[in-house]
Amino acid sequence: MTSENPADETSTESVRSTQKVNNDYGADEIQVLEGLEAVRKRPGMYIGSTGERGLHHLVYEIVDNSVDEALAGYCDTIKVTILPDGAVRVIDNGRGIPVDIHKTEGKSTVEVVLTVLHAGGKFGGGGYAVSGGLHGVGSSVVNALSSRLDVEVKRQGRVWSQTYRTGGVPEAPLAEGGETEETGTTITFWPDDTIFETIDFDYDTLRTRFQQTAFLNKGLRITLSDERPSSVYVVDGPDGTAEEKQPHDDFHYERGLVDYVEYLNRVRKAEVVNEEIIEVESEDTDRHISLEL
Ligand code: 0RA
Repeated sequence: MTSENPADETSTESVRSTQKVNNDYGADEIQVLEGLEAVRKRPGMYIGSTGERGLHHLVYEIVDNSVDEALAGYCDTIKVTILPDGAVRVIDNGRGIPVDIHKTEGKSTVEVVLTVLHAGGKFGGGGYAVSGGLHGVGSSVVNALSSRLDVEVKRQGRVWSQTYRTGGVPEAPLAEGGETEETGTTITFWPDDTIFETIDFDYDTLRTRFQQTAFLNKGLRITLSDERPSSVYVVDGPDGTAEEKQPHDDFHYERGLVDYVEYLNRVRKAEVVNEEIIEVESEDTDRHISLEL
C-alpha cells in the first residue's frame, strides 16, 4: 500500500454495537473450543493469508482487543512498537486480562485467552476470518502463529507474566511478580517464519491502519514506533550536525469522525461543497447501541 489515505485501505465502519455478546454455551450458540494446531494447519482460514496482509493482521488482532478495552471505557492509550529484532509489542493501560484461575479450564484466564481457540458457533467469532478480523477473539490465533509470545499483565497490584514458545506452548504457568500501582496488558510476539512468507512489518501499513483506528475512536491515543536499526534515518540538526531518528507517530483525535473528514478533505485536495462538517451522534443505552455519523 502506498496510499496516504486510510479510507483506501479498508472500508470504515462508523457504526458500532457495544452490545455484549452472550458467551454462555446455549442451544443456538455452540462454541467449539479447539487447540491451536488447527490454526497452524490452516492459517489462511483464520488470518486470510500467510503473505504480508496476513502478517499485518496479527498486529490488528492484538490491537483490536486493546481497542475493545478502550471502547468499554477502561483504556485510553495503546502503544505499538516494532522492536529492534522485528517483534511487535502492544501495550495498553486497560484493566489487564484477568489472572485468576479459570473455573473450567484449570489455568489462568490469561492462558485460556492465549491458548484456547473459540472456533465456531453462531457468535463464536472464529473459524473463518471476516474482513474486519476475528471479532476480537484472535489473541490465541496470534500465539499459534508465533515462534514466541510474551504476555505481561499489571493487575491486582502485581505484575504477572508468561512466555509461550512456537505454536503457543506455555513455557510455564503464569508467574506472579513485583508490585505495581498500574494496570494494563502488554503482548510481545515474534511471527513464525516457517508460517509466513515474510515477517518484515511495513511501518506505513501499520501507520495508516492505526491512524484510521484513532480517527474512529475519538479520545483514544495510539502511538507507533519503529526501533529496527534498518529504520534509522538522518536529519539535519543544529548548525551542521546530523541527527539519527526512528519512525514515530502519535495519533489522538478529540473530534473523531469530524477530524477524519477534515483530514480526508486535506489529503485528497477535495473541492469542498459544504464547508460545515455535519455531525450526528445518538445512543440507545437500553439496547447498548450507539451511532456516530
Ligand atoms: C476480559 C475481562 C477483563 C479484561 C479483559 C478481558 C481484557 C482483555 C484484553 C486484551 C488486551 N487488552 C485487554 N485488556 C483487558 C476485565 C474484567 C474485569 O476487570 O472485571
